[in-house]
Amino acid sequence: MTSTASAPLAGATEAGPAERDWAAAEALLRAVPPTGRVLLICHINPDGDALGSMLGFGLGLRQLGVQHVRATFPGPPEVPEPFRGLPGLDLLVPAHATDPAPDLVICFDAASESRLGELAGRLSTAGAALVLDHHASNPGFGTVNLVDPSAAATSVVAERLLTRLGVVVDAAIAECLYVALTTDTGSFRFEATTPAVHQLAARLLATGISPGDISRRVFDTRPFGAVRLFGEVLGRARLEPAAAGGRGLVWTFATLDDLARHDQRPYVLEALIDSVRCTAEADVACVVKQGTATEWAVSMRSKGAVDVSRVAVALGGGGHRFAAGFTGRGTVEQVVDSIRAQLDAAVIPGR
Ligand SMILES: [Mn+2]
Repeated sequence: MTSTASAPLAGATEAGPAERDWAAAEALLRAVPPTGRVLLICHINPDGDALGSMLGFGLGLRQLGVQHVRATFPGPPEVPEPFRGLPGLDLLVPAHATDPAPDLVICFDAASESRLGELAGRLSTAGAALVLDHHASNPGFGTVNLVDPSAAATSVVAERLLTRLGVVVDAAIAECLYVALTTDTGSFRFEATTPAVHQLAARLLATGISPGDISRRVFDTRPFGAVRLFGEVLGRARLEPAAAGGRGLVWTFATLDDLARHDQRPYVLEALIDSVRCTAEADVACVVKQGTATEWAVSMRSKGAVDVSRVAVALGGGGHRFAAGFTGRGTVEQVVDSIRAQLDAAVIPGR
């Protein structure tokens, strides 16, 4: 079994992982017998890329004849409403009910082990661990790591590996990968939207899936309570034009009480950052979402003058230059103070 764990991202270029890493990943998967137990895992509070790349890959393994494929994610086993129409949901089992020592664990879209919650231990109890990701800050915590910072989504990496394995990407797999691709590219609006992204989208659409139906279901359908909740949370947003060396910071927060008052689940807050980041007067946008009494999930976006992944990594998280996150502790003010303290150092020279 080839190990590349000691050389994370070494040699990673615009072209992505080295050929030896693709070959090592392929070898890991081909070594799984039909009776082998494969556990697919992704990051906590799974988004479209985490779930879509994981379930699409799982359906591909099933097509290859692997009988014991299970998929899971840390935390409550509830699938966010927008993703309840995804193909492959029958692969999902609650984290506590998964094999404690599968033959192979495959990890999707998690920038660090800390994003795997109670499932992080599976990386060492499994026979081998394969990491598929596109976060530049990923240290490469698997036996084999396919981390491509130039990929728009983890699903780009997943599709390439599926194709190498000889999987025919059918409509079900395509829908999963398409949801992943549209989620992480902001429906093809972000910088990562390369010609290759549109070429992949074209291949997926050619299977007959319906982009209109999928987008309505995933992005454009929310309970009325979520609309009211957004109004309240956006109404308390604050603009700090002097932050980040004058590039500006806009931020807001949502508490567990906000969610309870409007009878909403945490997933509805995922789209909040897209409304906050519209603010013309601020390069950095930030949403602080309460997870427990003293823990906050922080989402950050940049228009390009500030590398928010630097802020996130300094505070124990990860991400990309334009989009990153971390878990904050204390009060909202303490969390935002910790961000302010990192912003100046994260300004990109010349921007
Ligand atoms: Mn992703």
